[in-house]
Amino acid sequence: MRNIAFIFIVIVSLACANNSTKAKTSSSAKKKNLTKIDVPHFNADSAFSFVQTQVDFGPRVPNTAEHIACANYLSEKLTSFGADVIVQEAEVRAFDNTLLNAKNIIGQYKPELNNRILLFAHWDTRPFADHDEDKSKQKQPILGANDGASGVGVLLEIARNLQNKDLPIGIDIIFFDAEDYGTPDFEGAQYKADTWCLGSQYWGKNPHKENYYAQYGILLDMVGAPNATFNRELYSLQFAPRVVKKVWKTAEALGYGNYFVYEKGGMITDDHVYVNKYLNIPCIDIIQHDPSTDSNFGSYWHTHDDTMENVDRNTLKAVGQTVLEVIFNEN
Ligand code: AHN
Ligand code: ZN
Repeated sequence: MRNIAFIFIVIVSLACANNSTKAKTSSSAKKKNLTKIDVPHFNADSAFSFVQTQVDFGPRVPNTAEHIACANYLSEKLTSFGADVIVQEAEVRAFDNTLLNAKNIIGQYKPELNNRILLFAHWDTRPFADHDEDKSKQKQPILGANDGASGVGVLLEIARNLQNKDLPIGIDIIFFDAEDYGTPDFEGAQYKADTWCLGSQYWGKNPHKENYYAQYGILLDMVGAPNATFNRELYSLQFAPRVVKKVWKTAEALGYGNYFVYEKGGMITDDHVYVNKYLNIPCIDIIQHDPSTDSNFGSYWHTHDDTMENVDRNTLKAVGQTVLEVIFNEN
């Protein structure tokens, strides 16, 4: 009898001890949520290598073998980082009536949650170098290290950091295709409306899920140039002023205020415009603004100089760490 009583006491006290440790961890975890969240470390070398791998395929122009090979790489990479991947095949018409076999690559984290954030970039590269000084090479496709690969590289590194993380929100990472097939600036080419951003236009009209919605979206475009500055783009300010404020303030707090400057930029027709237009998701564009060049996008924009030499780990880090900080502070 005594033995039984003893065993009973031991069991009860063990159960209590177990409960109290549980209570302790959950209250300290709660506290942690309110004060400091563990935001993962964005590894700039890793992001850089994701940019390099894309560039190593060569230009990623729709309807080419290199384009298909890179699409496979991107969807495999997202899958390996724990995302539920959908490759949306889209037939879209280019400015010159070419039928493009485009692929929007969609990586979903916690697809069951309604509260979501959308991160996106374009993964295709421009079929022309219409801003290159050498006229004889203007009809050749560009490598798009900054214009294309940089945004995707940053998002792949973010995806790597999302695996096995228990965020209270869902995240979608979309790599849009056929962004950069817009009417060329050659003499004689005729302007046509809505010839850029063909992949995001298609997705906006045919989202991968019925009634798809996200709290907000962040587009990364040309986020790798050395000493890039990201001005507050005007459509972003119009569509999603609070998101601009949150992102720029976060960057400043992390010490990246030299990249995220408070000057206003231009109005840029980019994928965020169509996500706003068709799905009413407030979106911003983090895009390089360089007022010292004619294009405002930097001297290598749409030229054969858009190579790895013009991609800098520090810029990738500033953008990637800022976006990670923003999404890990959502709840
Ligand atoms: C226009 O030049 C109309 N929009 C810029 C979008 C873009 C092109 N982003 C990268 N390449
Ligand atoms: Zn471009």
